Amino acid sequence: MPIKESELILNPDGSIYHLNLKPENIANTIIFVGDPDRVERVTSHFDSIDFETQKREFKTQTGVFRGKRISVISTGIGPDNIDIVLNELDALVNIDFNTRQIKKELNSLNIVRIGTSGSLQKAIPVDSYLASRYALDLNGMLQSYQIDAISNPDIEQTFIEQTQWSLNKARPLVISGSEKLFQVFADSNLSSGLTATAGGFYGPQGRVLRLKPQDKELNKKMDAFQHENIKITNLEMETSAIYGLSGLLGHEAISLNAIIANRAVGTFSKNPLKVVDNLITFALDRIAEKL
Ligand code: R1P
Repeated sequence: MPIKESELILNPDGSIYHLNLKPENIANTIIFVGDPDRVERVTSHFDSIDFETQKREFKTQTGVFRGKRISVISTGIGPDNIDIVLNELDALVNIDFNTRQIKKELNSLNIVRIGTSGSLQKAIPVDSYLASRYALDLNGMLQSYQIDAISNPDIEQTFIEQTQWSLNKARPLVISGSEKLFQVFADSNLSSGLTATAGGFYGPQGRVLRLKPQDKELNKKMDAFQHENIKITNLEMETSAIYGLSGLLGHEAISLNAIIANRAVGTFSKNPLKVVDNLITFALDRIAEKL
């Protein structure tokens, strides 16, 4: 049965609804950034750019860096946007837009997030870098899918017990990143760990301005959480959604984090743009050399 027009929504020019992209507009290797202004900070290093478009917060440029075709897409903020970006990118490579049928031979994308993040550990300072080995989903978007294949119930149960996680909130889920991409970006300048992904910036990450959080001790409990040798290293808003949907759809994904805040000691980077720029050049070098 073809996928209905209301489910796979195409624009009049044949591009997919939110991303405004046609299948030929994207490369097999795709860099995700949150901020649309960060797209050009990446592609300013390219030898050439052959395509660009933007709709809402989703800006895409595709070009060539040292002979390798790469797309850069801004996802905006949050797991809800990742649901749109991952499903639409997967449709671009794995659904035939003419017949509206799923292709017989499925394609796998390489997805590299270059994002900013706050450390939860004193030992991971501002202006350092971290690759997410695992992601801890705290926001619930993934619970709309059949997730048994990507779940790690032992770690999830330990987290629920150690933090006395409220059952009024979404059930936490722990997901692995791509082992293949983890090896590509392995480096002595990158720490690694379990990245927690929240569905908001303030309350869901334990920030208090005027509203009282449901659990004011949550960040302390997250700092202290330990399962075997796994600790929560940092907090941001996209990684678990990227790892979860990539795992379910058959894509490889890695999240690289520029640590611009340290929540454990209360510090913020003096030059966050430079920290991100250094991560961009590191990631591009590795993609060109090893991917
Ligand atoms: C919040 O300020 C945003 O910054 C972080 C969070 O994940 C969230 O998207 O990442 P980016 O800088 O990649 O957007």
